[in-house]
Amino acid sequence: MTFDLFDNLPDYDRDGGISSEPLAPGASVLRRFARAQAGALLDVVAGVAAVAPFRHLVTPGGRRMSVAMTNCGRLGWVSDRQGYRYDPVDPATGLHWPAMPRAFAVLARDAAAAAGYPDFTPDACLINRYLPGTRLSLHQDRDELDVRAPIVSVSLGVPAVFLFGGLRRADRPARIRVIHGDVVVWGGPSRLAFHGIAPLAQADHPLTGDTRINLTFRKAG
Ligand code: MD6
Ligand code: FE
Repeated sequence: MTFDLFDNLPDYDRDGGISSEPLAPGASVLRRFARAQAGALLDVVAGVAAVAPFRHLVTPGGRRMSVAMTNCGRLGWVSDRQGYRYDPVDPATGLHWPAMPRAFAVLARDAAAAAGYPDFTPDACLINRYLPGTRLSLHQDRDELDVRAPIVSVSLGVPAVFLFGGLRRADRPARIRVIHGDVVVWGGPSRLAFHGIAPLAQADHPLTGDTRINLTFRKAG
């Protein structure tokens, strides 16, 4: 079923400025933080994907991920039968990943600083693409060398339900709605919390149609 994005939305979806909501110790949601530049960010994503196409990676267990992924920055996150890793080379093209766009690096640094993490310099941006029904099952982000650095996550396009659990897989996750322009910053005591994305609902966004795009900035190397 398609719902109108602009009906029945919480107040923060409609108007107002940037605001910050605590999510857990070390983690916060910066509502609308990237809203003003979101259209420009999507144009940059299209440019990256023209060089490093979105693809469905295979998990070490042999399952095709429903999320399509690409990367930019010095390092890109990849998964195959050998495992998960960061690699400077895109295995699909044999080329280095596209460089980190200036607008991405500035946004990530500003968001991290706003959430209490000064001097964040990401070397990797994982770009995730979700279509209706796409999900990301609960996982920890622990392939980065230095887990003292936070992760900055930017939501674009169709809204999603972000699942935010605890440090054990069995901890029941909270459900947080994230919309176009919202930024989640995630570090410190929350850095290794289990998290995921519930199956994406059918919706229509003026800039992305039925698609959600997520950028996650990391210091991987
Ligand atoms: C997503 N995000 O929002 C998937 N990981 O599409 C993540 O897996 C994630 O948003 C670490 C920190 C923030 C995130
Ligand atoms: Fe993650």
